[in-house]
Amino acid sequence: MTGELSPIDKAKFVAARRAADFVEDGMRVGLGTGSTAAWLVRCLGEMVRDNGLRIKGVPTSTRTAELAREVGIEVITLDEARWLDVTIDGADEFDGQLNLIKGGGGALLQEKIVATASDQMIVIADAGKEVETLGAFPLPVEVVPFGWKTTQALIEETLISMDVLGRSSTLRMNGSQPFITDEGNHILDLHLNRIGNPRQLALVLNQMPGVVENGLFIDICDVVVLGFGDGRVELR
Ligand code: ABF
Repeated sequence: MTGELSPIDKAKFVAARRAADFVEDGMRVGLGTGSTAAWLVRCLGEMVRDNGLRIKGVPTSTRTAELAREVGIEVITLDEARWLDVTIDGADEFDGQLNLIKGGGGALLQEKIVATASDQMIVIADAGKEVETLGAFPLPVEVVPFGWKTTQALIEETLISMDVLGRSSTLRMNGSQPFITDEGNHILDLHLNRIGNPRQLALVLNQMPGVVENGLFIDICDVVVLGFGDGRVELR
């Protein structure tokens, strides 16, 4: 499955492989989105095929659902599962309190719903995702298409009163067209550089009309499985 991997892909793979050890027979598992989570789905698929692991997977995006079916994982909806034993997903950044920025892949809404509906949430990441303070990665905010420019202006105005360094935002594009999420919404990427109080910012953003969800995951992640290019794995 792995062949000769680049250091970054090896880091992602070893993190995913170690996280797969947390998955036990009979579990209902939230399956994340992104390249690191894709390694996890492949590892679980191998365990289903080779070891007879019996799990039910709840994907966090259509692309994860497709990959899960491809590797032989039984896919069910979150409503069918009702609650999950564990969710394993990637992240764009994590800090010392295991607060996350997620949503670089555009699936933050389903990811946050699934992660919150889980007994345990495990993040798998390469070492480059570990930061002292969140914010270097642009913060994704999912907004409804109706009046998105007004929502964008309100967000930027609100940021003036927040403990952040940057205040600009951009509409995420998919080629020449706006990126559309699985729920048919747009994503604004906030270029904040440094988020001094992620908990407060997450609360303020989600109170704003037009905002569906933001990519700050606060008090959701239980453990980070960190992979390194030399094959080492550490838990945070
Ligand atoms: C997903 O994983 C997203 O929330 C996040 O943006 C992405 C990270 O992607 P990758 O694993 O490819 O670095 O869960």
